[in-house]
Amino acid sequence: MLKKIAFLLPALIFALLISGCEQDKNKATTKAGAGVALKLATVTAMDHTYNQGAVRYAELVKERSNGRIEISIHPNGQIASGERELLEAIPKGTVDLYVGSTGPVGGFSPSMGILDLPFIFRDYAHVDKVLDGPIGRQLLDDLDKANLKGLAFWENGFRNLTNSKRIIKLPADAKGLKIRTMENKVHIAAWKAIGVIPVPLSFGVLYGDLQKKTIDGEENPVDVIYSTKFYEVQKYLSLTQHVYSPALIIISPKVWQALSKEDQAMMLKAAQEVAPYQRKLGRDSEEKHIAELAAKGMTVTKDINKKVWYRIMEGAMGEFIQSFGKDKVEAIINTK
Ligand code: EAX
Repeated sequence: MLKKIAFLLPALIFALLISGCEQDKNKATTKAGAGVALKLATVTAMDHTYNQGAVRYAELVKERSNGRIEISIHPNGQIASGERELLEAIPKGTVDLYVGSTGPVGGFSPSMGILDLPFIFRDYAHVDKVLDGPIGRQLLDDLDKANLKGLAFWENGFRNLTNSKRIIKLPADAKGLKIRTMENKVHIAAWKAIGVIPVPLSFGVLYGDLQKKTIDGEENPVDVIYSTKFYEVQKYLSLTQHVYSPALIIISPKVWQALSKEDQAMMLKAAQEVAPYQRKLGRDSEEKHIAELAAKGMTVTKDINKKVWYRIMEGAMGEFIQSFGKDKVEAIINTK
């Protein structure tokens, strides 16, 4: 009997080794048996640029993994109605990939909040230089400490004010209105300084609250206003562009660690490749969507004196600039 085992032992060890290698080689495969099925979640409509970018991303990842990695897209808050809730769902394993704004991310990774400072970005070219450079890289790396794996910066866009009450051109015109903000301390302070009543709310309840008129207005990029049909519940659009709203594609660290090095590199590269494509979608459609919002009955105010809004909002940023680091804020402003 012992002789038989002694004889079989090398074969057994060899079989185990092979299966171990097999496991390593197809690490991604083991996670979901025949292939890897990953859930990507957003809170916006399928025709919003987050999901259009996600479709391109899923195609690239499937192609470059020879069909092993399949990403299903869950828009419209199917998995959770707000972005903070989606971020909280990542460690729970119900969300594998998040595409959404950085709005609530400052609550998880404080350094990301520096991007929420009003008027810190001059234009889209400035945005690209900062987010695709060492400053952006550092902010993505900082997400590791929050148990989130940042892959790349995609885009939400410059935010604008909408409301159901009146034309707003100057900050004084907005005084006393109840304006929904993202769950974001910097934004809340900026709007308080303008003299509105900021109401931080999850995105999932926003349309309903505007319809019920429990709030008077909100602020979002044109593509969100258009794709979420806010023109049905808001009459006035002021192109304040008071703050730039970056977006992120984030992967669950658990999923990331279960991937082979090759698959990690492939998924990171694909996310970086889709970034300029996704950003361009929103930038190219902005003017067209503004015209369509007007055609759908919104009164659009374009000639906004941004300096006036900047001066008031800037006045409330002292403590935040301190906490983010004056040198870091200047590094962004001075990026050419
Ligand atoms: O990221 O919450 C917001 O207003 C965001 O702009 C929206 O969720 C898209």
